[in-house]
Amino acid sequence: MPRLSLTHHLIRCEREHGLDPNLRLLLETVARACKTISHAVGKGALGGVLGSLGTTNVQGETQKKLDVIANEILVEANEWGGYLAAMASEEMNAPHGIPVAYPRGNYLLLFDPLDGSSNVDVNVSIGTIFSVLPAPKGREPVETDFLQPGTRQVCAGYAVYGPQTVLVLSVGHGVQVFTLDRDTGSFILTQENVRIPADTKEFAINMSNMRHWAPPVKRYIDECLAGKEGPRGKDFNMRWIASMVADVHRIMSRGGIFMYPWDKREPDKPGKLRLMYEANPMSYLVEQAGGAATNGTQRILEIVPKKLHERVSVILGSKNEVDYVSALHRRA
Ligand code: P6P
Repeated sequence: MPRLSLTHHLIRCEREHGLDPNLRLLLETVARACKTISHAVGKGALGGVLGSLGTTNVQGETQKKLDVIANEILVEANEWGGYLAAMASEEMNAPHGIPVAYPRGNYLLLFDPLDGSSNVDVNVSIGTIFSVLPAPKGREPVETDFLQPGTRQVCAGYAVYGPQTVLVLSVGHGVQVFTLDRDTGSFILTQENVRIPADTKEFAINMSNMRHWAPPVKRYIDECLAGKEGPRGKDFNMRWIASMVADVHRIMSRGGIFMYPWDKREPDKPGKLRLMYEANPMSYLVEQAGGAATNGTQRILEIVPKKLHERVSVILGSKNEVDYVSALHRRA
């Protein structure tokens, strides 16, 4: 594979697929911000960035120092470039408008600045998830302008801060993987066209919640645990990193099914994960790689959001396995 940088790849997308140059500039800015976040994460205890702030975010979750640092890095990197009309983040109650001093653009950027941050103190992979939607034309966006179904995304991606720092991205023509070359500071194309195998023997779910699941999920996992002697006729393996970015990246790399389903601990919440800046970008990428993503009964990308920080049940990954779980929901 020729040694192409992120910029080379995006310019190729401009020429071959008519990618908007402003979207290229936005994505290069997001990538640079992810590089900065990777550097801050990598300092760990030496950087005084571990531990919690003693505050909670709009989700009611304890904020890690790095959650706020990562959010500030993304906001400061992206607010002045002229590509965005506004931003929204897991860490901010309301959308962040572009300061009057700066030019506006045609896109809305949404992000989870540091997904899985509870893992940062124990040195487990975490990451940044981002989604780009079209902005309203000719006026300042308001919160309801963000409430677009995932099918409206013009691109999505994530960075994983792990043994390598990788950027996984789609602008609607398949999924590409870029690995950070720490010597040069460039994201280098290392995988051209990610394809998720349609079948799998590996599931990812937090098993400690088993007693709280709805019957179709319980039945599915019971069948996996029954292995060769059970209805599936094959043994399954289980992985749960408790960092969506890392679990999804494994699925993008070798297949599998990731599940964070509704459970009865908080019955009024459809699920734990956030629709706009976790489930939608990950579902976009998974579908671009030939996989599937559902909330059990509906394609995630077709859910029409009602709230910016809306939660959703997530079942995504290898298409045939996701379809199998959907069939169990239909039969329930
Ligand atoms: P649990 C991280 O906090 C996160 O939002 C996702 O990255 C991850 O998949 C999930 O929560 C882990 O949740 O309940 O297993 O700790």
